[in-house]
Amino acid sequence: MPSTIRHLILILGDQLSPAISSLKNANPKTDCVLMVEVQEEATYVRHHKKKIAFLFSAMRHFAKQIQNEGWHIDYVYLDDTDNTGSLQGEIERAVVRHTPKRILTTEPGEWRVLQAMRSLSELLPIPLEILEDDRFIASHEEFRTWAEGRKQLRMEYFYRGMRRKTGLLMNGDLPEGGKWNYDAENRKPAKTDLLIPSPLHTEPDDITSDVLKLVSERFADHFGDLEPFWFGVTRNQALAALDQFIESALPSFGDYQDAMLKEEKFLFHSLLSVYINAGLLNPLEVCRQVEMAYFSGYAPLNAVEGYIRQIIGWREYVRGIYWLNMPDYVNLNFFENTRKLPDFYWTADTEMTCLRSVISQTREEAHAHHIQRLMVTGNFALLAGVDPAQVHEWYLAVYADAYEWVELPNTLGMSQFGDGGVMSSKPYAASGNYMNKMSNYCKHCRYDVKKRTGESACPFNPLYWHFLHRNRNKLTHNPRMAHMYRIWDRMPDESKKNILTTAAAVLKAL
Ligand code: FAD
Ligand code: DLZ
Ligand code: SF4
Repeated sequence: MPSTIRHLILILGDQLSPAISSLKNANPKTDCVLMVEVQEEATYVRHHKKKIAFLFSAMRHFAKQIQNEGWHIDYVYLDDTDNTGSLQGEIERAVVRHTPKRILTTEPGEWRVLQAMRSLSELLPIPLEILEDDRFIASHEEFRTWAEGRKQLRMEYFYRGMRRKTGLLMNGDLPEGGKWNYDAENRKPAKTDLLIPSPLHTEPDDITSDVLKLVSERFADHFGDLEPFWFGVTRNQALAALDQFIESALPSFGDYQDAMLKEEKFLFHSLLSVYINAGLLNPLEVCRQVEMAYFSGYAPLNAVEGYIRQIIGWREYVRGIYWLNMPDYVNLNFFENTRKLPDFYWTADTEMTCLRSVISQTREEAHAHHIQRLMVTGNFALLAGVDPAQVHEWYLAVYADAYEWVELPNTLGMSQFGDGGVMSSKPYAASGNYMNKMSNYCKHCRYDVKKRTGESACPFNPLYWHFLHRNRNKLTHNPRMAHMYRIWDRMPDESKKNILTTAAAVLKAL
């Protein structure tokens, strides 16, 4: 460590990128990197044990990596005796230790943390400079400019701008293959006889084993299974996971993107969000490698376009929505829902096979894929009228890839329609019919997916109509809902009454 430190470089847990702006603006000879494990960040929601273990182990490996590259590191461990437990407390202590002239950090991903930094900077004796996070393709300014003056924001148009900006899958100004979006080809249900690859499993090393011990002792009462723990925790391991995905799953990613199988947790998904969000992989480098698989003839266009759209389209779009609408966004509740989140979201103790499978998988892996999150757990909470703030807190806690900037618009906006249509043009509400088409859950369920009344009816069916009926005032002007209201209106009164009675019984039992 040099005798005098010029700048203190704060690297947060999801900023594990050697090319992050704070490091790019620093000098290894005179500056010192500060990384801190703190109780407050691990408990502001009670994160899944695997998520905490992943992040602490990845942070420790990252610190070691950049130390080997010549950086001075001040790393505060969770069980250091003087650890104050908060980011602010640890920054203040580090300022006393090193007496730097300035603190540099890259903008935090979460509004809550950014506010904490801003408040702290008013108390500190030295400047705290917050640099732009240029790991994203669209800056805040760019998204704001794009959004300005538009009556409705839609991901598709934003995505086309990102295609043009990056040049991904472009032929001059035209999209490769003639179409921007191949989603219509990406809705095949899957069969159990498909050859489904498994994502790369990494054996815990000594650093990870220490972290697993720490997490098992300190966070024993948090949701989720800690072991088996198989996530990669270094950039090289994340790169190996990317290679394995491209080689074994990408060609079928498109076809089966929306499918669900009781026996298969991962299907052809990449499981890369956990690495991308923590900074171990750069989103653009992932897209460029995926694009290469198309141009070399290895993967078809519907798979490659579908995958790239998730990253430069959806991922960037939700971040834009988050920063455009915070801090008010988190309190939105379009349907004024107040129901408590059912206990089975924590225990998986339900006879509904779809929910039991997805929640068990979430407990085991801290992962579920998009359609499981949207159409199973999300859809049920929406139909049941659960308070969106509680749904948001659940998603933020249980998934290893969850940070508020990406989780909140997906949950409160896309899945719960809490924003009344900022994220999507209609609620993602569906009856059991959708589940039966896209999964094999219903074949293994004690409920009858074809029935909508009586004790054996699939609960999604009566709840779907109950949802439409009770929210009529709020949805009646939405043209995309008109067809379903016409079907409801044409039903005989007796059928409607029986459906609503069954729905009321389901809700009461929750
Ligand atoms: P793949 O299916 O392989 O997709 C490729 C990549 O595209 C992902 O790694 C991810 O980086 C990106 N991506 C795909 N869809 C989205 C999306 N809607 N928003 C942002 N990025 C996307 N994603 C998170 O990263 N963190 C979250 O906390 C999160 N919460 C969600 C909550 C709900 C209710 C819903 C419906 C979706 C949520 N998503 C979240 C989006 C999506 O479910 C995950 O990104 C995806 O399941 C991660 O698994 P994967 O890497 O195998 O994704
Ligand atoms: C999620 C998380 C956890 C569990 N622990 C830490 C930590 O100990 N130190 C840290 O710097 N960051 C942690 N994080 C990530 C932050 O809570 C926060 O989500 C991001 O930094 C985004 O602002
Ligand atoms: Fe889920 Fe209904 Fe299918 Fe059972 S029948 S798995 S509850 S959708």
